[in-house]
Amino acid sequence: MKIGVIHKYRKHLPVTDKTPVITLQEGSTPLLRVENIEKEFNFPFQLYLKYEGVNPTGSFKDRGMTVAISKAVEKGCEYVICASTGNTSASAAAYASKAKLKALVVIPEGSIALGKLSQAMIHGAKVVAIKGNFDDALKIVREICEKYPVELVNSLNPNRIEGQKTAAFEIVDALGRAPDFHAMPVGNAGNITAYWKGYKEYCAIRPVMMGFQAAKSAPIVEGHPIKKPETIATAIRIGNPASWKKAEAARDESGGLIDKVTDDEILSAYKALAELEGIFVEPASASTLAGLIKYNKKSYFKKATKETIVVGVLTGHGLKDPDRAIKSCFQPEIVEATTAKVCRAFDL
Ligand code: AN7
Repeated sequence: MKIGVIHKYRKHLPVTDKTPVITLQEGSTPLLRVENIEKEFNFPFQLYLKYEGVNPTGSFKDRGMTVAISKAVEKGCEYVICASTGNTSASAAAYASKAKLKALVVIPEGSIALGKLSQAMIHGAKVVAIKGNFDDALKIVREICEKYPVELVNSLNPNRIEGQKTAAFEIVDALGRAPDFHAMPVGNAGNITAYWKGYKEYCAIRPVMMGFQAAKSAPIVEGHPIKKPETIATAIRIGNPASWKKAEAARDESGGLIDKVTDDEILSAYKALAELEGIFVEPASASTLAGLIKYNKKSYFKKATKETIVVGVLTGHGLKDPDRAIKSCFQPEIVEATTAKVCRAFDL
């Protein structure tokens, strides 16, 4: 049954009987075994993908937003605010409307996928686009929060991390143990922080954490902020992650790594998921598979067997960014409206 992450994992979350639960029944997402991908890329391990794109607003952000918005209502807030590469704003706008709060959203102009922008708008958020990037937007909303009584719902808000850690709980509940390796995209680094917190709270034997940034937006890999981050994976086009140190802690405590994957690697993983497994994700999510392919080629998994379990997180739905899908494929042929012409186009 879908009940939402607060009800499901109440005792692990910062809620009491007095907390009003604002939920859209997020969580309980599929954990899909992807054997076609395992075969195609000669993975020596079992690969499961946590498909977070089927959350109510199409991304993992809903797990954190249900807690952040519920706590905002409990505190008596009227306004919530976020900077966003798109998914946070979509989720904040939806949960705020359910809670009758007003949502304020600051986005980098021109680099938000269309689906995400449409969500923030249709849920009635007040959206301002800045002539700058996500890092500039986050700085601005932090300054606004210091001056005005508005609640920040970016992942700097600890309630977001609390909610998002429930995805690790679900993985452990589904597998009966933690995976051996856990791979995921890294942008502002809240989600890797949340997963690692979740694993630490839930089990003694924990996975090796593998985080992947986009090559030209890889501050943690390069060791310094990136002034002008670029990537087609606009969700993770972030040059100065807020949870930088916590992501490094997750990496180091787990004996893991944070590395980068190129846009070409991301796009080829994006197409492989869609063509081989019927899973449509947004480009940022495909960096998970791109990273696993890269590391398998480097023989990183040489000790793995079919007993080894790797879990990868697919953070957002492909419909978020339909432009990218269309650009990545052959365009439909346009023919006259006769059966003969259609058959010819199909080579029948
Ligand atoms: C699909 O919406 O930062 O490392 O403002 O949308 O926790 O930032 C989105 C991030 C991965 C990276 N995949 O997660 C935002 C935002 C998708 C995302 C990430 C994001 P974090």
